[in-house]
Amino acid sequence: MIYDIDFETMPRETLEVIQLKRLQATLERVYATVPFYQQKFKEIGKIPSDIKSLEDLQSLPFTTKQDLRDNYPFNMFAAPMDNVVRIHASSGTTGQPTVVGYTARDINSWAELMARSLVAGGASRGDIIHNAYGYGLFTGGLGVHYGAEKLGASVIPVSGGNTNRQIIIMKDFGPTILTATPSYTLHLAEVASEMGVSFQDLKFKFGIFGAEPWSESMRNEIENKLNLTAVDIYGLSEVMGPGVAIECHEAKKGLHIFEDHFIAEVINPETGEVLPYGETGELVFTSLMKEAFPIIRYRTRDITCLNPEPCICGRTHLRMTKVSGRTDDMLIIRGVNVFPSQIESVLMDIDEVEPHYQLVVDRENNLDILTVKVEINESIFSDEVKELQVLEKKIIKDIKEYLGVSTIVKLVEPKTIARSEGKAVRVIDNRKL
Ligand code: DLL
Repeated sequence: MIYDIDFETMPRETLEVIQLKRLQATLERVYATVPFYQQKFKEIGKIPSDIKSLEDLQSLPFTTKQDLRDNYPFNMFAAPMDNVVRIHASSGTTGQPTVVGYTARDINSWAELMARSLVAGGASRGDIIHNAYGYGLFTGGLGVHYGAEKLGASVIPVSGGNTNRQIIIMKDFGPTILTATPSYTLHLAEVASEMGVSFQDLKFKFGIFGAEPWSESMRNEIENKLNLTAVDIYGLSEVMGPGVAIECHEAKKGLHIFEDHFIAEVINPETGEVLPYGETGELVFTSLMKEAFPIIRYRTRDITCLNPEPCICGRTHLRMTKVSGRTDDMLIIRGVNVFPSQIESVLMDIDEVEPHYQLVVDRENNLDILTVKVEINESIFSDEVKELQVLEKKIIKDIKEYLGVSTIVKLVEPKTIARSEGKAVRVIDNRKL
């Protein structure tokens, strides 16, 4: 099923005509209202009407997270506060949070894109959506919520946390769609099992998971444990929130970017050069329809590549591959680039460990030490120390073979690594302290 057949399956030539018109209107808007963008145009000696083609966009400078911080809280807004009806902010684990605003029309477009996303992820009007993304400044909860209402599905605004109660609601209300971060989903599965509730007896058909990187192996784990089809949803508050891109449940192979609202580019993060389709780099977005918080060439730090091939679902919009990590999440361990998701893939393929892990990085005598803490499952918990040592050695060997990096592996008891109710904290880098 496709929610907006006209836009989602539009021939690319028509799409590009619309993109250019919307891009030009967006540039006029930011130039007229946001001093930051006026300054950027001035620096390159251009005005918005110099942008005559989609390729010309590449001549404009990037916008970075730091630019948004420098304009904290509202200086990037392109609409008067009279017209701003909602404010969200990123969690801002490092430095100042970034603040974003929405007009009533922005909220409506976001709800439309989320309705499209939910349908792509398998939902329809008759579904009951158990929405365990956090409600609040985080865009996950309210983003899904408005999309579900727009679609006409029933939404349970349960938010994150109070996990036992969530399981009771799942049993009693019979939701058919689960929306949550993948890490919280695993926690839900664990608590359900402690409460003697089996997902085989629940009614879930589809799960729409995102807001953090998760590997294909994690997808398999979730699909098996929860007895549903798991699709990946992507978004970021600076660009809108969830619903910038989503996998279709038919193919589950790359996330369709809603290109009538956003232009995506992939760049070489070192040089800023735009890369051809199929090459991996940093994702950059330009919004085409936003009023309160338009954004031009925003560097997301997320790593992916773009795929223009037609999809079996009929959507014509470009697909991005699953985000493998962020340029700023990449750990450099004694010169080797390591993404947490790569370690995750290795761990998920080992039966004796649970999908709960944390990476701790230290520096001793100028040497980086990567410690992988991972929970063993109940069944081997009582095994002989010798057998656990064999398992440790196997994990060290598998990581070394896959990633070329030596690690210390610490097997920890079941349920000792902190569970997340939102985004999981996978890395503790003590070198930065
Ligand atoms: O995480 C929006 C969202 C909510 C997306 C619910 C999907 C579902 P922020 O809090 O601003 O917004 O964080 C955005 O999270 O730049 C990525 O690094 C990461 N991220 C989001 N979705 C995915 C995904 C929301 N599917 C940042 N895979 C982004 C990998 C993701 N990383």
